[in-house]
Amino acid sequence: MAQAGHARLSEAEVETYRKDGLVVPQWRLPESLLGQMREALDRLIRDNPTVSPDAMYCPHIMEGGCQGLRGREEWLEFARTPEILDMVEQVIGPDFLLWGTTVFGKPANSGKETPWHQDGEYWPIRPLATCSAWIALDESTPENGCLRIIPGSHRTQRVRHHNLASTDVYTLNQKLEDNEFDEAEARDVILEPGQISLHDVYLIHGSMPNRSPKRRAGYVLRFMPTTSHFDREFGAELTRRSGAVDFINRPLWLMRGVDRCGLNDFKVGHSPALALA
Ligand SMILES: O=C(O)CCC(=O)C(=O)O
Repeated sequence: MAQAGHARLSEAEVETYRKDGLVVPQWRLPESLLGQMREALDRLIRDNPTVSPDAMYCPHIMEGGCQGLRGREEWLEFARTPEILDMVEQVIGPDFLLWGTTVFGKPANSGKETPWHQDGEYWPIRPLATCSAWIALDESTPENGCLRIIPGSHRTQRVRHHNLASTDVYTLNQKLEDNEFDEAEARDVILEPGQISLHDVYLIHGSMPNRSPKRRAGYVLRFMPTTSHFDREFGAELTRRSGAVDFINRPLWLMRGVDRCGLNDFKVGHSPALALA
């Protein structure tokens, strides 16, 4: 049993992350924290009636985030959950920052498909590196559109060819070309509420629409090692090229250690009007 406030992936779990590109740790959120997150989600949806709950970007930024979403401090606090940081540290090292969060709130009956993709295709991080911690706020099953992955697809560390996709149909506007992977190899990531998964930036993944009567909400945290640079100039180019979310004013939070590459800017986006210091 892990000590309260600490968690460790077993050696076998670290090995699964390296081999498959995703691991579901034994550790799960305490009931009280899960309850707080679910209440925060109700507030987020209430505060943002014009934003689709399918993909709500950066609820941890108070105002001025992508989509003009009105966020709350509590989402940043959730991202600081020490046990999650401990496990992230085990897979990406002792120096890392939080650069993004998203709620994929996939509503009952109408939740959108997330196309097959690699996250790295539309992220301005060089060299490309990120560990995503996906927290199940509801149960996540094949019926309500759980995450699906192609195990081991991260190992070539190659960003494959994507095409533009319509956000009328999908949660994202980047869709992996069909001949870049074999869907027959797909595996479902089935989670109970409060379980989490950790996945690598090169992993091919997606999720089906939600045609069930049960919501499938997940809160995902994006952590990158500070040996990499969150390059805002490149981010501006990505935004121009693909209409992807705006990375120019995105605040960064150092979560552990120091800025190893010395290039990451921790001031941008932290003006009191825009974000929490
Ligand atoms: O929750 C989903 O359906 C998609 C999540 C995803 O693509 C991600 O976390 O990178």
